[in-house]
Amino acid sequence: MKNKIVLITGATSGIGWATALTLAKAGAQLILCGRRTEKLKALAKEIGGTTQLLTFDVRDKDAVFKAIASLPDPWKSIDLLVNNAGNAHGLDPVQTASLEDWDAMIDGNVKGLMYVTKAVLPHMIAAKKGQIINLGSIAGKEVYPNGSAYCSSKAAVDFFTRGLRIDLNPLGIRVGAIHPGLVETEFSEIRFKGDQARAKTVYDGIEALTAEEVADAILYMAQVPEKVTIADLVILPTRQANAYVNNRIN
Ligand code: 8X3
Repeated sequence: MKNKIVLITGATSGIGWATALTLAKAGAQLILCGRRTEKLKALAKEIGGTTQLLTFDVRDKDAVFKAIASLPDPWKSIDLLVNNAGNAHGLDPVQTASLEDWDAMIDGNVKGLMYVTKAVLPHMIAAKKGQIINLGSIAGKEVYPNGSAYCSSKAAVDFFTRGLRIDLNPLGIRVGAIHPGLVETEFSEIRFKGDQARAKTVYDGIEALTAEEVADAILYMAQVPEKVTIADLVILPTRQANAYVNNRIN
């Protein structure tokens, strides 16, 4: 990763934060993106050296394109885009789920990821190189009760990734996705709107993945030789068999 330019969305927490640290340690030059400038600054401080910080919400189409266009020219030569930004909002049946939650998930997890991809791609095409790693989820491979909107959004990430790989195939730009199962981050706290006790129960007895373990897998995807593409990587805690079968410690 020495001197590779890497843009990470959703770098302010969880998998995004850990991936930024891991790739920086491997020698990458980081463009850190997120909604909270203070968090981006804190991460940049932890990384040290030179980074670029872009504060924007992936749901805001104009902000996405403006932010990428604002990068100094040498930083536009992005070698790797990690499309990490995304969240779950609510865990409810369709008949009672909130429309605001649906909008947040579809706009962020799906459309936001597509906007960032579209904004970064011209620079990869001009450079005739690049790699895109999208953050999917086990929730995009199987649907679970009350997760229809979130699971749909991650299934869309899976299919967008597959289509993108086909479209970019003649251009030599590598495309893959990583699909984590249970990772203990702020994910469930956000899903349950700050209910920490409920969030904790999601990870009880499961020996959940850490954000750093997912980051290591992303580093692996990024470090394989250029003639190799890790197209689709599902990563689960050993105690999790699929989206809803778990072997919890009692
Ligand atoms: C997060 C994984 O299983 O909580 O994307 O939906 S899960």
